[in-house]
Amino acid sequence: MNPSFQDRLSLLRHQHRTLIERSNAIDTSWTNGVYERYLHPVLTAGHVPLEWRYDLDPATNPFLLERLGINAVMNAGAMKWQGKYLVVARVEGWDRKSFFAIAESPNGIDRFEFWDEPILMDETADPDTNVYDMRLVAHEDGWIYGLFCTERKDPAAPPGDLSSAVAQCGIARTRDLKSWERLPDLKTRSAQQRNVVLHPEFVGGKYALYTRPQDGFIDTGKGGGIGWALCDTMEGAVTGEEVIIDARAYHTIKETKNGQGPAPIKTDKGWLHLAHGVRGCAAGLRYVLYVFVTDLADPTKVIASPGGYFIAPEGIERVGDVSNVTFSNGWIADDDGRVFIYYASSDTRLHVATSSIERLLDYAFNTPSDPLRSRACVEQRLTLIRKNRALAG
Ligand code: M1P
Repeated sequence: MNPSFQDRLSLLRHQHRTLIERSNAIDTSWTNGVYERYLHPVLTAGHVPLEWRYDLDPATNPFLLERLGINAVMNAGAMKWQGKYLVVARVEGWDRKSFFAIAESPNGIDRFEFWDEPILMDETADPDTNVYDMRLVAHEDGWIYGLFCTERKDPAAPPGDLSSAVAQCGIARTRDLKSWERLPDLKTRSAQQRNVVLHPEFVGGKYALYTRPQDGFIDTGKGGGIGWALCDTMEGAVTGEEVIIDARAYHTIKETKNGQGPAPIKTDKGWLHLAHGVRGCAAGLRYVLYVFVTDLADPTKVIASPGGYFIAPEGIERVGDVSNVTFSNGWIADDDGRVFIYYASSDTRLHVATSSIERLLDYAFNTPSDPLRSRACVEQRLTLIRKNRALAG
């Protein structure tokens, strides 16, 4: 027998509130010293308000069925705003369409709660089929920009091909995170763009963008790498040449493709970057996160490039809608030097990891870079082993 509408609603409300109010804690069973992982994800489909999913009117929904379900909450832009830790999450419905919604937390690690309504993003004259992965940037021009991927069916796809799409960079800006002004999509010389990120400062009086030029929707083709391009305005942004500042490389974590994560953090020692690298294997694509640093005076110059991955999926993080994926497009550098890294696992849920500018810079500058060959890797490790053995006497 079905429970009564009221009983079921009370249970749903209780479960939802319990989830939102659940406190998070460092997962002490895991450590590498570079950052902390946490016991629970910070946002899941279950965090989405009941009002967004259920018709709560007993007259029209007597069984209290979920009408507009949520499949996943993932890849989130992030910023500190009026003392709160905010994420602009990619929320994906059962229907596969994504949209943006802001959730806030008092401390950055738990009690994330969505604002009352998701963002109703304007479309351009050529409506997007799907929008996702917003990078939030408070630019020195005074606006907060949200750069995101806008996807439309490929008009050149042969009949019957209902998968090929064109991905480009959508741009919106706001001053209060509530009302958003959609600007024209970015125009670059590349057939496809994803993972485009605005650099927070002007460079030589121009806006600077991290891009990811590629030939195909999924395959990079001859393209790929993290690019750098300048443009005069964001109101009809058109870039010139894209220079690759962090290229893909054979037999590395970024062999297949890579992409800038959030906007880099400015530190005394350089611009601190978080990015994702992808490699192919028998199980499909594996997405991991990595770190690099660019020069303060010349942000196209990489000055630190620790080898290997920084965050890779662990345990339950390995499994989800698109398994074996960690992806990040948001982090927050707090005034006290702490850094909150928001990363999604397997295109399903959002997590936080915490570190500090000091530790991340130590990691970036003192972790040896990838020597690219097995023998060279052994030599690198032998240096470490022999140093430690000498220390032990
Ligand atoms: O499914 C994994 C990720 O795939 C894409 O990233 P990239 O453009 O580098 O392949 C994005 O669609 C991202 O949202 C997704 O998490």
